[in-house]
Amino acid sequence: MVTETHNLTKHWQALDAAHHVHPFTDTAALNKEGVRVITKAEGVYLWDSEGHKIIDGMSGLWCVQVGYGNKELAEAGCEALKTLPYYNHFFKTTNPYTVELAAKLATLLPAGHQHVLFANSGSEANDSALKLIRYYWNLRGKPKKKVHISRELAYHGVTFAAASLSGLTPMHPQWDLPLSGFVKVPTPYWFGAKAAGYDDMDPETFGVFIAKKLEEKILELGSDNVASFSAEPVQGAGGLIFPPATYWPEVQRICAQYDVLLHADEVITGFGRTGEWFGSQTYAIRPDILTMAKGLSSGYQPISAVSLGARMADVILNANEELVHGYTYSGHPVASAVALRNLEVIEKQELVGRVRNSIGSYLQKRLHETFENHPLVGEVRGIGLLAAIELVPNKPERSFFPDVGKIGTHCRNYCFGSGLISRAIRDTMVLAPPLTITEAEIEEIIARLKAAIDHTARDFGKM
Ligand code: PXG
Repeated sequence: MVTETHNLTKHWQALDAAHHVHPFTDTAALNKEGVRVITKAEGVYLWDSEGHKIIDGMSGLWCVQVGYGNKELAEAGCEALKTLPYYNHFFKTTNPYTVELAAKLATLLPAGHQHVLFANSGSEANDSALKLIRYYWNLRGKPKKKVHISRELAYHGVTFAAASLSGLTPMHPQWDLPLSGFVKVPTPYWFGAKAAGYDDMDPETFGVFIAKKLEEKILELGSDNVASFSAEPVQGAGGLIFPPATYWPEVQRICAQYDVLLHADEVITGFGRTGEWFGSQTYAIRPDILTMAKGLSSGYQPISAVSLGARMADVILNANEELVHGYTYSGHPVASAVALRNLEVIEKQELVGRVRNSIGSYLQKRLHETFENHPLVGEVRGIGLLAAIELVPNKPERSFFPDVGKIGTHCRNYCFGSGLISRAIRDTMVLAPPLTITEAEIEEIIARLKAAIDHTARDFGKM
C-alpha cells in the first residue's frame, strides 16, 4: 500500500466520480463535494489519503468488534486463501473452517440454537430467515401463516424482503416497497413517545403498552395469518432505541400465545456489543430464529448466518426433502476462517466481559457525566458499547426540532471536521466504538463530541 498518497487523492476522487455509485448517497452531489479516500486503519483509527487521522466511534458500520489491523484475523484469512480459497457445500461436501465455525457458534448462541446456515450479508441472512419461516409453516401444514410483522424505524437490510421488513419509510418509495404481507407495529421509543402523541407514561408502562400493539395487530390480522415477528433486540440504524425492561417479556408472551415465530435480528447487537454474546441474552429473549452478520467477522470478511432454534430445526431438518436454498458463497472457507479466528480473539481478549464489566460502563458513565445537563441534550442512553445522545430544543418536553435531521447533520459535520466519526440519526448522535477501545480513546471521542455539540448549540442559539 502506498503511504505517500497525497498526490493521488485527486486521481482517486476522479475515478470514483467517473465510475463508482455509492450506497445510500446522492452520488452526483457527492461528486461535486469530492469523496474522502480512506487508505488505512489501525486499532480505533482510520487515515485518509491526505494523511488525516480519524477516530472511528462507529466501528465502521457497527461491525469492527476487534478493531482494525488485527494480525491474527489477517493470518487466518491468508492461510485459508492459500489452503482452500474456495469450495462450496452443495454437493455433499464441507470444509474444516466452516464446520468449526458452525460448532463454535452453537456454543455461544442462545439456548437451543444448534444449527446455522451461512450467507454473506445481513440482508441475505434476513431474506433467508423469512424463507425459512415460510417453509416452517408450510411444513407444519399452516400455509396461511404468511404475514411478517416488524416495527417502525426497523432496519433489516436492502434486499426486496429485508427492505420490506424494514420500517424506515424512506427505504421504500424508490423501489415500490414494501411487498404485500409485510406489516408494521410501533416501536418502544420512549423518548420519542410524547412527540408521537402518546400519553405521558413512565418507561415501564410504555414498554407494555407498545408490546400490546403487537397483540392488537395479530388479533386484527388473525393469528392464523401471522407467520412471524422480526425485531432487533436494540434498534440500531433506526436511532438506537433501547426497549424498556418490560417490553421484551411481554413480546415473548404474545408470540407464544398466538403461535407467532420470533425472529431476532442480531446483526448489530451480536458479538459482545451489549455486554453479552447476543442481545437476546442481555434482554432474556428466546428467539425461534436469529440472524447475525457484521461482528461475526468483525467486518474483515463478508459473512452472515441464520441460526435455528430447536423448534424450527426439528421441523426443517426432519422434512426429508432437499432444502432448496443456498448461495455460491454460503460458508465461504476464507470468510469462515476469519470469522472463526475473530470469535477466538474475542474470547481470548475477553472482550464480551470487558464490555459488560468495565469499558461499556466507563463509556456510559462518562457520557452521562459530560452530556446529561447539556442545554442541547434531551437524553443520554446506552448499553454496553452502544450509546445515543438526543439533541433537542426542550428537554422536559421531550420534543424534537421541527426540521428533523438538520441539527444532527450539523453536529455530525463538526465531528467529521475534528477527526471523529459519529453517526447522526435524525437528531440523535450515535456511538458504537470497537470493543477493544481504551479509556483514553473514549476520552478522545468524548472531547471531540463535546466540542461538536457545544459548537452546534452555539450555532443554534442554545448556549
Ligand atoms: N439488520 C440490521 C439490524 C442491520 O443493522 C442489516 C440487517 C443489513 O445488513 P447488510 O450486511 O446487508 O448491510 C443491518 C445493516 C447505518 C447502517 O448507517 C446500518 C446498517 C447498514 C448500513 C448502514 O446505520 N445495518
